[in-house]
Amino acid sequence: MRVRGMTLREIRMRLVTPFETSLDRVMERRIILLEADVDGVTGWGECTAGENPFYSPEDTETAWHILENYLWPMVKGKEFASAAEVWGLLEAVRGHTMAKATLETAIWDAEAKQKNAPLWKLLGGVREEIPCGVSIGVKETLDELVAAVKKELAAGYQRIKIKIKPGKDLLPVQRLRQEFPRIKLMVDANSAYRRTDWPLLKELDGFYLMMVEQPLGWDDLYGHVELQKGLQTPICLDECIHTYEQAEAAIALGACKIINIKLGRVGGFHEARRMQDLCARNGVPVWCGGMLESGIGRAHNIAMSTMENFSLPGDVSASKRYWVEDVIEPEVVVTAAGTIRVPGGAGIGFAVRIDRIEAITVRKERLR
Ligand code: OSB
Ligand code: MG
Repeated sequence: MRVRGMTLREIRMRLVTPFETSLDRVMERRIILLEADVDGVTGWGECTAGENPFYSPEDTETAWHILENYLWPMVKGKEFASAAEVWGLLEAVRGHTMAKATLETAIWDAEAKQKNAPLWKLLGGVREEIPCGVSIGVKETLDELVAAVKKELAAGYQRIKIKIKPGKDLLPVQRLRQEFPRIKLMVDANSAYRRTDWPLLKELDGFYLMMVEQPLGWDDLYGHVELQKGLQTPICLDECIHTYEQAEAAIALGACKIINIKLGRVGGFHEARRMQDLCARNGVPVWCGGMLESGIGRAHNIAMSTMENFSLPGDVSASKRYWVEDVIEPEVVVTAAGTIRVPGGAGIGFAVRIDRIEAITVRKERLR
C-alpha cells in the first residue's frame, strides 16, 4: 500500500446546543477532515483536536501544521503492508497523537474499502450493536439539567454522564439522584479539581456513580493514585492517558479502574487496539469517549467500540444531538434500546457527503 496523495480540509460546524465543560464552552467546531488516496481508494479521517489547547496540547492549527509539514512527508512514497504499520512510520514525531490519528484512521478506512470489508471487522470487532451513553454539558440551572437528562433517557440512552466543575458538582448530582435513583450515572470533571478538593470528591461516594472521570490534573497520575485509595467510586482516566505506557503505569499504580479510550488522544486504531488489549488483560473495562465529532469521526468511534473490551456504554451518540445536518449518509441514529447498529458496508460504512463538506469548507490543501 502507498498513500498517493491527501487532501486536508477545515470545515466549520455549529453545534445544535453549545457544549460547556470545566474547560470552555464550544459553539462552533473547527474540524480538520483528511481524505487519503491510497492506491486509488479514498479513506476518510477526522481530527479530534479542539479549537484551543485546553483539553490537550493540540489544537486545530497545530494539527494542520503537523499533518502538512511532518506526517505527510513521513508517509509520502512509503510502501507498507497494512494500516497497522502507519503508526510506526510516524514514530519520530513525539506527541501530536490527534494529528497522527487523523491520517492513520483515514488509511484504515481505505484499507477496509480496498478489501471490501467493514472497518470494524478489519479491526477484529466482535459486536454488531454498541451500547450508547450521552455526555451532557454544564447547565445554567438544575431544572435545565433535569430536563436534559429526561430527554436523553426517553431517547433510550443507557447511561448519563454530566460534566461537573467547582460550584456545580454535588448539588447537580444530588438532584439527579433524587429524580432518577436507578439510572447509570457518572460525572466528568475534565481536571477541574485539586488536592484540596478531596473531601468534596469523597462526598461523591454517596451517590452510587458508575465512575468519576478525570477529576485531577491532565498529567497528575500520582494524584489519581492517592485519590483512588480513598475513593470507593472508580476513577476513569481520560486526559491522563495519551500513550500505551501511560495506561500501563496508571493500571499498575492503581490510578484508575476504568479507561476512556479516544481514538485521537491515543493516536489512532493501532494504539487504541493495543491499549484495549492491555486493559482486557488487566481486567480494566474501557469505553469510547467522544470529541464532538462530525459523522466521519463518529463512524470511526463506532468501529472502535465493537472491540471486545469496550464493554461499557460510550459517549457515542446520534448525529442529531450535535448537528442540524451531518456530513455522512445515513446519519448516526440510536435505537430505542440505546444502541447503535454497526453498519455492514465497506470501510467506515457510511457514505461521505462531499457536496455538504465542500459547502462548509473554509480551507483546503492538496498534498501530492
Ligand atoms: O472529556 O470527554 C470529554 C468533549 C470535548 C472534550 C472533552 C470531552 C468531551 C465530551 C463530549 O465529553 C463527548 C461527546 O462527543 O458527546
Ligand atoms: Mg472526559
